[in-house]
Amino acid sequence: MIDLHYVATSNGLKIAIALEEMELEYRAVTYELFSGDHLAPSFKAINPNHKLPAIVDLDPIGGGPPFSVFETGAILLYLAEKTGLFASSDPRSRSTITQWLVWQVAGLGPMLGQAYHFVRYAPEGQDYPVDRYRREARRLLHVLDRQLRDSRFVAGDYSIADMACWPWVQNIGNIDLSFDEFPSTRRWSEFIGERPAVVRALAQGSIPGSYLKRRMTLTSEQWSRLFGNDLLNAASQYD
Ligand SMILES: N[C@@H](CCC(=O)N[C@@H](CS)C(=O)NCC(=O)O)C(=O)O
Repeated sequence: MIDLHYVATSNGLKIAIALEEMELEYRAVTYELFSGDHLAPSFKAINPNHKLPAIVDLDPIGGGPPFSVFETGAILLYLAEKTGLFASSDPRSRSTITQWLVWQVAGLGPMLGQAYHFVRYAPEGQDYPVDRYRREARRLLHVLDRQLRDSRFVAGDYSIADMACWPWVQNIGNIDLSFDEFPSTRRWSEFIGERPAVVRALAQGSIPGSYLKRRMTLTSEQWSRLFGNDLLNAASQYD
């Protein structure tokens, strides 16, 4: 049994999809970011970074007491190791998968995340950061689209690299980008979206509507929990 601490945002869905694809038994523990659930001191023991998702494996690799894993790239690698699935045992293929996984967690995710932030949350009229992150997101999406032009999946066979990338390309409309510009990504996205495990992951928790508005208006308390001093304080208060 695995406890999945999450909210069904793009990062959360990566892990829900992996758990469904790997047919692992899990229990979803859902959080509400706007209420600051992820800032609770008790969550620090599971994820010292106070971000979602994280897992607690009650029956970990190698035995022993329950084991917590945070950071989606690390969680996907852990689950692939646990099951022997979706990360290949061939060293070259495994490295290719790892490269695209790291590309997603270090590049596509953060750049799209910043683009979403400045388009949706920041005060309006800030052209420089909007242009900068939207252009970089667009560049990275072309890198993905070029890769998918000659390949059915992101890194050889269907893998944890696809599971990492897929949820992040679902909301590009929020930054006024369209699959019309990325036709191979559209084909891949539709194909993956029909996988039964992906349908199951989405059915059990699709992204809450409150997270999807084109322009977000937060109360000062909500803003502080997501981007401000509440988030800083959770990290700066050592126990
Ligand atoms: N690099 C982290 C990113 C996790 C992340 O940013 N999660 C968001 C939800 S998608 C979060 O917890 N946001 C809460 C906050 O920043 O206050 C990962 O890949 O796990």
